[in-house]
Amino acid sequence: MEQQHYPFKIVPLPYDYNALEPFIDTLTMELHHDRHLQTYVDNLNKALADYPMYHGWTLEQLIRYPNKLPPNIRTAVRNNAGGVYNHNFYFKTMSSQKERTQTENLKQWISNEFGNIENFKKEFKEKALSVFGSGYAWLVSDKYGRLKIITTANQDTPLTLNFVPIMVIDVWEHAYYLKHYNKRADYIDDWFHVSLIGQ
Ligand code: MN3
Repeated sequence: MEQQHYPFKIVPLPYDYNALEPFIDTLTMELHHDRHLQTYVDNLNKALADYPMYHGWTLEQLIRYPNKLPPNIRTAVRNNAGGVYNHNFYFKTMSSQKERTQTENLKQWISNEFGNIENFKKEFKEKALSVFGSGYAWLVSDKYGRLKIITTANQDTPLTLNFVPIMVIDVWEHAYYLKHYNKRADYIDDWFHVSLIGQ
């Protein structure tokens, strides 16, 4: 996935659409992956179509070096490359309990940095609730291995902030509206179950 370049193709979900039930419903996963993500992929390809000099660039390069892109496609690439990157990361780091690989090291790291897992969840939830409008809350590491919780607006990514992303929650309404309606807090509580630190 990381080495993909133009024309970008949608990365398949690494589990079934219903794998995250009952926390995230099947229809939301179908629409979110097959339609929302597909649209970002299509629009990214459209933005790059007339610029063969960028057809060898990876998603990360397109995101990290916006100033090297022609000004007239900069916004489209920022929004759509970001949309592809963020969704790939979101889908990749969720899983059912059954499929989750060993994350004890991550839990230990989080406990060391935030006191314990419950403190972390409280802080993460507050941050995710604080996103006004559309965006994401991320657990990231800085270059010294210190963990931080940050938010990004729209389809901005932590890459341009020089953080290494660890996990992310999409808090755009399309991520939860069908099941949780306008109750983002309930969605966040459910999302923890399918996140890397889910029980
Ligand atoms: Mn989304």
